[in-house]
Amino acid sequence: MLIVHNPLQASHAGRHEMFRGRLVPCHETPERFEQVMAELARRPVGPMRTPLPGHEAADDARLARIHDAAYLAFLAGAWDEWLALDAANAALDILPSVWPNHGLRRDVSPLNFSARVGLYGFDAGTPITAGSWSAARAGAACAMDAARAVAAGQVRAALALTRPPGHHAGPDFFGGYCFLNNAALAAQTLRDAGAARVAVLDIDYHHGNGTQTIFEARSDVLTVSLHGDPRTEYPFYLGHADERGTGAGLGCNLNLPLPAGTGFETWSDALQTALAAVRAFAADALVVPLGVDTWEGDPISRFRLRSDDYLRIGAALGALGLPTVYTLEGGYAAAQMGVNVVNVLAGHLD
Ligand code: Q9C
Ligand code: ZN
Repeated sequence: MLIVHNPLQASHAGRHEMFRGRLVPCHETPERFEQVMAELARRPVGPMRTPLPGHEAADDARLARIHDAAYLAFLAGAWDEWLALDAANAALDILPSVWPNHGLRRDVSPLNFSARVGLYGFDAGTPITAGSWSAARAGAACAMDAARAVAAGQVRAALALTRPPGHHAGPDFFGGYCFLNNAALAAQTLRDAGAARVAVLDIDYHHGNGTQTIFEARSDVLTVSLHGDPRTEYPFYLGHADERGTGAGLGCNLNLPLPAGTGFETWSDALQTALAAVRAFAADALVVPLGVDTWEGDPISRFRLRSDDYLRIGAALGALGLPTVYTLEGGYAAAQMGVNVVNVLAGHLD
C-alpha cells in the first residue's frame, strides 16, 4: 500500500462553519491528517511520499476535464478578491450567505463577490481561507499521483491522504468541506492510463453528491455510495435510492441509503450489494472515497461502526482483487481517525 500525502494540507484551516444559526469551530481540521500520519508511523502499511514532480501540466488539464474553467478560476482567485474588498478580511474566512435557488438564475455572471461565492458554494459550512486553493490543488495532485502509481502497476493499492476532502465537490460547486473532487480525479486518471471501466465505491457517511453529479451521464464510470439516508442526513438533496444515472449513464449509479443508527451488520449487508454491483460492472480499477465518519463516536454522523469493523471492510474491498485508490474523505473524531483509517488499509493488505 502506497501512501501519498499532501505537503500543503495544513494551509487549509478554516476557523468557523455555520451551524444552526451560529458560527462553530470547523470539524474538518489539519489535526485529522496528523492523526492518520501518526498512526501510520506506529503501524506502517507501505512506502510514503508526496506526489512525484513532472505531472503538473497533465494534472491541470485533468482538473479542467472534471471541473468547469470558471469555477476553477473562482477558487484560484477568491482569496485575493476577498482581500481586495477590505484588507481587514484577512482575519475572516469566506462563507456564502446568498444562493441562486428558488427560481433565481444560475446562468448569470455576478460582479458582486458574495453573489459569486453563493453561485459556487452550496452550503455555509465550507469556509475558503488564504491557503484553501493551494491545499486543495495539492491534495488533488496526491489523488492523481496515487492513481498513476496504481495504473502503472507499481503498487496494487494506494491511499491519497487528501485534505481537504473531495466527494461533495462537483463540476462547478464546493460544499461539505470539499473543493476539488479527488476521487473523480483519481478515477479519470485511471481511465486516462488505460482502465476501460472504473468503479467508485463511496463509503463515507455522507452521500458523494459531487462524484455522482460528475459521472451520472457516463457509462465508463460506475458510482456506488453507502450513506446515511438523505431524507434526514446531509447532503439531503441528492443520494436517494431512485437516482440510477442519466442518459448513457443510466444504470451506472447505485445509491444505498441507510437509516441513522445503522450498525455494522446492516451496513455490511449493503456493502455486499455494493460489491456485487462493482463485480457485475466488470470494473478494471476501483476508487474508494474513504470516510470514517461512519464510526460510532463521530460527532456529526449517526452510524454505529466500531474500530475493528474497519479491518473487515478493508478485507472485503481487497478481496475484489482490483487495482485500488483510496481517497481520504470524512471522519471528525480526530483522535480515533488514524486507527480507523489504518485498519481499513491493514484489512485490505491481509
Ligand atoms: N455542522 C464530509 O464528510 N455539515 N463532509 C454537517 C455540522 C456538513 C461532511 C453539519 C457535513 C459535510 C467530507
Ligand atoms: Zn462524510
